[in-house]
Amino acid sequence: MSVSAPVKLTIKDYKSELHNDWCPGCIAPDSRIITRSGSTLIVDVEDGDEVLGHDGAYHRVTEVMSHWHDAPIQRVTVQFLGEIVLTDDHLVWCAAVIDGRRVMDWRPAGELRPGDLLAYPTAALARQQRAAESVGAGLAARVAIPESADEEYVLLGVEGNERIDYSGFVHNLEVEDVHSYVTEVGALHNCGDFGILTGIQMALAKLQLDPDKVACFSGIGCSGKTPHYINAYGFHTLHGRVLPVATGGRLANTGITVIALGGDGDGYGIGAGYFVNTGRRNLDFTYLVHNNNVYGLTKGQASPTLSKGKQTKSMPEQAIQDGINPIAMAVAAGYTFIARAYALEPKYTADIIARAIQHKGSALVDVLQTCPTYNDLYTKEWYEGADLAEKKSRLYKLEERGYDGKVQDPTDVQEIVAKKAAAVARSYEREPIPLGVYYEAALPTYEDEIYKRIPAMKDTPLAEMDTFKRDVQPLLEAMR
Ligand SMILES: Cc1ncc(C[n+]2csc(CCOP(=O)(O)OP(=O)(O)O)c2C)c(N)n1
Ligand code: SF4
Ligand SMILES: [Mg+2]
Repeated sequence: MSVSAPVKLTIKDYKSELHNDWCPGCIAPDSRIITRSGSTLIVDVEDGDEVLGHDGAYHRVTEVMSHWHDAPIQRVTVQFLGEIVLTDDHLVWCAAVIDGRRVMDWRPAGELRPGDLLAYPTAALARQQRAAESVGAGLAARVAIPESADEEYVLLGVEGNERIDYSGFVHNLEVEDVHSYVTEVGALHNCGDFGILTGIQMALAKLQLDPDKVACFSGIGCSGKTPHYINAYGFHTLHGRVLPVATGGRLANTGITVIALGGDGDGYGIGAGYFVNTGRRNLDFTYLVHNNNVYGLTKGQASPTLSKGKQTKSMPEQAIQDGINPIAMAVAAGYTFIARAYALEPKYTADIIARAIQHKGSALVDVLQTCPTYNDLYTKEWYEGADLAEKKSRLYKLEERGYDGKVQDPTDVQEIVAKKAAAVARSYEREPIPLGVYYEAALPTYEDEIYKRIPAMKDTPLAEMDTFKRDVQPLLEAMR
């Protein structure tokens, strides 16, 4: 697409051809999804349709996916509802009653055992019951709402979970806000990485950046897959090495927008040295960290952002060392735009990413991300404060409380120090955690310094220079 393209670019223009397969959670094509208009085969659900989320409300589908699956799969049978065939990693909304208290959790289908309880939205059951009544009383009795139903959920027992051979297409949906959808047999969830992907695509559309003028670099991790799904240049690099490669990309072609991204393990653990040194350079680029407190791809070990004393479901014991504070680290390293977003709020995340891209200098956006597979501590429900005596979000937006982290006079060292101190102070706030821009300062970039030494680079990026026809003789003479 050329810069002068007459059409307005939309989020669709930034989607790649590849199917989106984070957490290979997918279901068989004959599964029916509860939609606003009734129930629809998953193969017939389209972008923009409204489907029921596990919260009992309707939400818009933002992406439909399918791919060929040639491996064993689970057939789960649920009391009253029947069967569903799904991949073993697909997360199902479950409930357990512990000490008389109901505890809700997303659990991989492969781990379900007979007697486990699924939490099924009452709204979905009521809809099925109405549908059944229209075709005969016998079926209506089969899906009658049991007495254990409360306002939101009915708890239904798992009757069987078989592993069966499978060779065929499987399907999945990405759903706005909740990242979940309800089938006729269970409520299923997708990963928070989708929210960040959508946030990036929305930001690119907001800024109307041509896909051929954007390059996304990633490290290794679940998050590392992101560039594959974005219609732009992409480079999936090595674990922890995304920043040096992105730096090279930006310096080689100063005519493109560079977005680097990766996990919290990738950036704050193995890549921590690069994280510090990239900040002090103030190169003009954006770095997005998918902060899910775990090493998602390698099955959920504690990442550097998990605090002392915390224990997620795949840890045998509590963490005995403290977590790092990425915002404070970024302040110390010299990033000139430092912000935090939340993956399950893609519109807000998109606004923050757009501001980070527009900022001239190194921008860090730490995106709090749920990992429903391995992080059972910082879940969507935890961020919403659903467990508090009075439900109250554990997040707040800095700008809504009058905070302004922008340095007005970048030549005033005292103002810089004061704004950095304020950002660090906010970064230690817990419950609620601040989202938004912590710190912003317009300072000379690395490119500004390079242009002073090589003025030609200002007008012509290195990638566009004819490096083969350069006369190096004077250089050789100078070195004699
Ligand atoms: C040099 C090297 N060390 C270790 C690994 C194994 N490894 C792959 S991904 C990963 C951690 C991923 O966690 P994170 O960066 O937080 O990304 P997430 O999967 O959570 O998005 C590790 C340790 C590797 N690929 N390369
Ligand atoms: S971050 Fe967690 S939920 Fe997302 S793909 Fe990785 S393991 Fe699955
Ligand atoms: Mg991680």
